[in-house]
Amino acid sequence: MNMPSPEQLIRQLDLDEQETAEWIAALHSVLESSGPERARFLLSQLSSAARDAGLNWRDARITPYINTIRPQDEAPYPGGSDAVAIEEKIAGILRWNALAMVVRANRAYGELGGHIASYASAADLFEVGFNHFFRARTSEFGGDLVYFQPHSAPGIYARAFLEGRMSADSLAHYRQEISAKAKGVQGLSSYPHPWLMPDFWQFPTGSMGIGPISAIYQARFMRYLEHRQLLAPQPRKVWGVFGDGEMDEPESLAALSLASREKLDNLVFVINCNLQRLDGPVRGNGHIVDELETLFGGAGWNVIKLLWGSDWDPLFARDANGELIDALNRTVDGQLQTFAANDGPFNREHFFGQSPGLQAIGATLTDDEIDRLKRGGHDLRKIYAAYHAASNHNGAPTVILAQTKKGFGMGTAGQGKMTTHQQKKLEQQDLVEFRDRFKLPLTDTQVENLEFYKPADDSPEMRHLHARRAELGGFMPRRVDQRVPLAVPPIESHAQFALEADGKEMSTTMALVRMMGSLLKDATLGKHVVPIVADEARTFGMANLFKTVGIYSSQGQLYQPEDIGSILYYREAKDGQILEEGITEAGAISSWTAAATSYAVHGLPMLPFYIYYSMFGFQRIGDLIWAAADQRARGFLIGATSGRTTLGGEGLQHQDGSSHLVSASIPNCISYDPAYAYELAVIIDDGMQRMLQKNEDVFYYVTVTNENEAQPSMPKDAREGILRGMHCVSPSKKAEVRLLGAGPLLKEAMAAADLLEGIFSVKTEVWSVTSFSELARDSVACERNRRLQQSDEEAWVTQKLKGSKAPVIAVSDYVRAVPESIRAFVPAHFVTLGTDGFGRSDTRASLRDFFEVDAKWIAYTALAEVYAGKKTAAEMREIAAKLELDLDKPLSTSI
Ligand SMILES: Cc1ncc(C[n+]2csc(CCOP(=O)(O)OP(=O)(O)O)c2C)c(N)n1
Repeated sequence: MNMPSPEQLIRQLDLDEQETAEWIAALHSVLESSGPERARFLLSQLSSAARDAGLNWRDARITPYINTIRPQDEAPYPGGSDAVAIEEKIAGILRWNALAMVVRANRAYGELGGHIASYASAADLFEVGFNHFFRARTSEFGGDLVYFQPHSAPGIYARAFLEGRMSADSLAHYRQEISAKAKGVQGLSSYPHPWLMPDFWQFPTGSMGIGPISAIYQARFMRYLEHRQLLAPQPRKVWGVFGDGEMDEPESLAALSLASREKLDNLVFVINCNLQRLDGPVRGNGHIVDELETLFGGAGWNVIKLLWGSDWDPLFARDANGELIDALNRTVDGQLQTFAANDGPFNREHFFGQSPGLQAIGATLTDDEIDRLKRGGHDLRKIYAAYHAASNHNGAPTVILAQTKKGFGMGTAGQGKMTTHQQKKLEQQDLVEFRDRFKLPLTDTQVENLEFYKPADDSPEMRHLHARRAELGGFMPRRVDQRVPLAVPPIESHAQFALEADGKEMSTTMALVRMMGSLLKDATLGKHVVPIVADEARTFGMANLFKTVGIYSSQGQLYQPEDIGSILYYREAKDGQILEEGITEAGAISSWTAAATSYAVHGLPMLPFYIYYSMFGFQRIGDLIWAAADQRARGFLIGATSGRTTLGGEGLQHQDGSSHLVSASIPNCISYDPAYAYELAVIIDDGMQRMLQKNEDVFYYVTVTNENEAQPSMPKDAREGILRGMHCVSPSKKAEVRLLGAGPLLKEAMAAADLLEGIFSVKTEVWSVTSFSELARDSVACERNRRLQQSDEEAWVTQKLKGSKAPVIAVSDYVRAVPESIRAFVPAHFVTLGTDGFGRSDTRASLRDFFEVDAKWIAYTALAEVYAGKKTAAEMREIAAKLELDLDKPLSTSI
């Protein structure tokens, strides 16, 4: 038995239908006589009167399962029916070429993968954008930015092929990037990857959820640049086309309220609600559209439901007593999918057959017409009207919930099928049906051979396609890397205090903030610096920046801050420079990425510093950093309060001992763990030169700590070693042991050297390792060069440590795998110490003893090597006792 719909229930509950009708008539009459503004006003008055009367009434936030825009309110289609007909033809051609690309690749190599059904459902949504809305960057206009649903990439390539900027050869090498290159052909990446196709893709979206949050922060960063008068205000838009399944990712929904709070009417989301994800329906037993309407609407977005095509309009017009709407309201998504997968007779029987009223509506259509009834996301006119309304909406972002059919046009082979997402093969009969469905002028043989189709240059389709793109400023997507070099001030201008520290006490965090403060004041570079925090500016000693550059707020400051009397009061300003994002590392890194890629997206290089608890970086938001790397980000990630034993007190979820392991795995991420302020100064200087002046597509991960230390001045000639990964800070001729100390534990290594020399008369040399990962990268490259007969150059670490057989002990505040990465290239006996295991709350001294990385443990480890084969176990125990070490304590990783 069918459950009654909410509307039916309401009708059953209606104790006085006449009274109801009178209220509704009153509303209509106000609408007619005084217009929608007045009607809205009266409704909100009624609502507050209801609240005052204690009715506890609230609008349900779900509108019926029909289009938000009424037919009479639709903006007319530019070019009218002719344009619609041509664009439908173009969409059909694109669908074919996209399909042929995937099926061909998989005929050749079954392992390659690819998707047909997603683009088949999204093609019309993209086409209306390409033909009427997506404006390219020109010399006068900054251009719209589009985040493309990743597995629709074949369709975007198919369009570039028609546009003449991608060859048939390239299409034939979809997902064969390596072999294509060997043949001199541009291969096509699976999904949008700027790293792999740097002239084409702007934004990587292949990992679900990254696109939506990135698009929101991108739109917000555009506003930031405008409010800071770095970009001329222009009516640019950020468009994001995403999947309905993708909206389940936490990142997809994470920043919805930011978008409305910031009134980002430069942002439009188009959610392709084909009601399916990979394995099955997104919400088989409900309505994903309604759920998203509630979520987006609740977050303050303008919501446009785009559910039904124009051919449904006469049906709704005939639906005098609301039976059709009732039926749609209660048909859950799983059932809608089944309807999509079946033909006209099935739909007549199972949908229109539900009641006599519906039967009568269905009777006005042939089976074929029922079969062809369009969902809103496949009707160009309806899509245009929705996009037009979205583009013209002021004061809030818009989401268009566009209902489509997954695998649209794939017929019985794929449309609406449970398995359609992964379908990459089609039989000849299915291909022929597809051709016929979209009226493609291909012979059966051409279909069998999966030939790509491009109409003649002077055909109406090609002329239309080119004219539309010319009107909209050129082709898209297109990534432009203008290589605008930005002058970097000399290191002395902002880091003299660090180069000549002369024993002054400070932490590397303090040094970093001081350098950044000076860079912010630089006449040329200053305005390009973007300091970003989630919520710990005070923890990192950045409160002085509140005063000097202010916290960005699109509304300025509408309140008198509590601390207005203090010099460093919490100052928000419309032209504020700091992005203080609140407790959202995902949001803060998205802002960082927008800033770090501004050089390509806006032709405006920026220099972002995102400073955060190092534990909440690569571990928590590693995938967003990976996407930034793909996007060729340039900027500094500063892992502050770093080091598993250096962040005393905080414990297991705060003490990071592994971020350098992850950062080392990202090819264009240059990581450093400096010990001294002067090392940090050199690293920041080099980073700015490489990223801003030389325009290299690299970004930096630098860990800094909150441990105060006496900072030495920079020794002469240390620069190269600092940058390559190690330099000697305490040389010793004829050293019996060599200690490599990294970051905060260099101090322990130095103290260990004092113990070794002072108590045990063991000659010790100490090296500061600024980057194990840079040493390892260099070593691996040198080793390979040698093997491939390309060069004889030795790795930096080998060059520095050869000429002695004295054992080498390495220690860092990270897991042992970090120093282990150079083992093969150390030309002596090598021992590593590290902080493997869970952190815990205690003092630095206790933690370093626990993890066996303090001066005494380093000294003991060194002695164990120096005395190997020379001292007995009892003698070694005596040494340990002298150092007050417990040799029977458990391993730090023991459980
Ligand atoms: C983070 C992440 N998890 C899983 C996947 C694998 N994946 C690719 S497409 C897809 C289904 C997408 O469904 P939907 O968003 O509804 O898009 P549709 O293809 O239906 O348009 C999945 C699970 C991914 N790309 N990223």
